[in-house]
Order: sequence, then structure tokens, then C-alpha cells
Amino acid sequence: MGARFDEVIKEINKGRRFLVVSHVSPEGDAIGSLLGLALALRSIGKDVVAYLEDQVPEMFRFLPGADTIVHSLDVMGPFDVTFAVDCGQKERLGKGFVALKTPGMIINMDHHATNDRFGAINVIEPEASAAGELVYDLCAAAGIKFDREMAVNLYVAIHTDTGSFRYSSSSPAAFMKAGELVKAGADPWDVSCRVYENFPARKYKLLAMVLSTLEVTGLDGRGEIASLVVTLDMFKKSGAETELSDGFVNYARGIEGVEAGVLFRECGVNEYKVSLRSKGAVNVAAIASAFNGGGHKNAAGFTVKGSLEEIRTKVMAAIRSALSAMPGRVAN
Ligand SMILES: [Mn+2]
Repeated sequence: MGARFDEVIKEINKGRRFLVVSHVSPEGDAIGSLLGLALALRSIGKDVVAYLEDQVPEMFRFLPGADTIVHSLDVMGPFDVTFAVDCGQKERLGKGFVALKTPGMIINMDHHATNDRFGAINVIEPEASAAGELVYDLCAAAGIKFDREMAVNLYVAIHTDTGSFRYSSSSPAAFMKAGELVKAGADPWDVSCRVYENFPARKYKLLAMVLSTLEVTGLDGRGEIASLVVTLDMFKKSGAETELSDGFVNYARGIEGVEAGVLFRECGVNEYKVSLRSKGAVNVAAIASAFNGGGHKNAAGFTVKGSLEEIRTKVMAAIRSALSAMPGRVAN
């Protein structure tokens, strides 16, 4: 099982100073796999900088090591090795990283099928439920023992990216690794309380506004596509920050009969972040790719310029065409 990490372990043994990075707008897997790996490397005596362009969302600040994450690389180089985790494109690591002249050898560890293999070494495994699983496997292959702090981070990475073990990515391997991480000290209820039972009231004020935008449409009058909109004005009125709308798209998908859920989030003047969720029949990664985005079969997204109505028309057309290509459907 360790063979796929042979080259990576060689670089770990050779290197002294390491950089670990993940994507902008970080969520549980980005932060958990970043910190899990940073702590693992520190535990074997390596000098490690953990970097995220963006701040760690409030709900993940309890993660062990979160207070060591830096948000500027100006005086940090040079590095022997940079690990990029959970990130499909180099640009998504943020401007600060792209501008870094001395990242050393880039090792790209990810589970997005749309990863463009920007590393010198690429460990890309779309069947992994989370990048945290790859960090787990690397640690196991390198003989690094999990302490409680690493375990909590990797457990959160797998727990959040599997939607609390609800998604189809919840493989036997994901459950097995989560079990081992619980054995190593991750506390499932403590994690649930901190991640899912600890939201500020302003999140629910925002959610109430967003749910009022619900539209359900589809082919032949069937309600197979549900969409929601969140505007800058709603963020302002509720006092909620952007990250608090994470996951709202799942309310659209969660409707009876709906195959695809969409959330249009206004992020600038005539600019929208579009999140797509599928129950399985529609491959939303393929739709996102057509708009220069990426993701997984059941969860993908992209950013696009235009008015809401223009964007909505294009996205709905793309989903309708994917729906009409479903087995047993007649195209119309
Ligand atoms: Mn992930």
C-alpha cells in the first residue's frame, strides 16, 4: 500500500524545511489535512510552515495547530518541499503562494478528479473521500504514529468531506480510517458539537433570506432542479460573513424529486460563485468544467461573470441538458 508514497517519503527524509498549503476559502478537509500533515512532519523533527491565503473559519479554529497557520509567505522561504493538499489548481492556493519564488519541490496530494497535476510529484486519488485520507495513508506508509492532535485534524477532514459519512464517498476505507483516528483520540461528539452545533444566530437569519429565494424547476414540469440565491445585500442585512453560507446549497438538493441543487452567491459586481450539488444522476463536475470550474461528480462549483439572470439561464440550460441525457429520458 505504501508504494505510491515511495517518492514522497524520499523527499520527506531528504528535506528539512517544509511548507504545507491548501486552497483559498478553506473548509474542513483543506484545514484538517493541512494541519494533520504539518503536525505529522513536526512530530518527526521537520521545520514546517502551514500557510493558507485566507483566514480559518471560526468553526475550525479549535483544530489543534490552527493558531500556527500563517497568511503571508513574504519572509518564509526558501523551502525544500511544498505539500499542496486538497487543491486541484495551483492558482487556488492563492496569490501569496503563486508569488513565492522558493517553494522547493511541489508535492500535490489531492482527491479531485479535475486536478491539473501541477506538482513535481502528484498523488491524485479521486476515490479517496478526502485529502485527509491521503495524509492518513502517507503517515501510515512513512511510519508516523498518530497522536490525538493529528487524529482530530484528519478525522475532521474525512468527517466534513463525506458530509458526516452520508455521501457515496463514504467508503469502507473512509470508515476504517475514521475508526482508527477515533482510537487515536479524536472525539466524535466533541467534533460534532464544535463543527455542527455551534453556529452563530446570524447564519440562520441569512438562511431564512436565502430559503425565500427557492425556485424548483425541471424538464416537462418535473421539479428536478432547485436553486437558491444569496446576495451581498443579504450578507449585509444578516451580518453574516460569506463562509456562513457554506452548505446552503444542500438545502436545494435535499428536496424530494430534485436531482440537482444550485446556489448562486453574489461575490462582486456582476460576479457569482455557483455551487452545484447532485444526488448522483447528473455529473456536476462536468458542468462546472464547462464553466472553468471543478469538483466532484456530486459537488462542484465555479465563479462566473454576468448578471444573475444571464448566469441562471446558462447554468439551468447546462443542467437540463445533463438531465435529458439521463438513461431512460427523452431529450427535449
Ligand atoms: Mn477535499
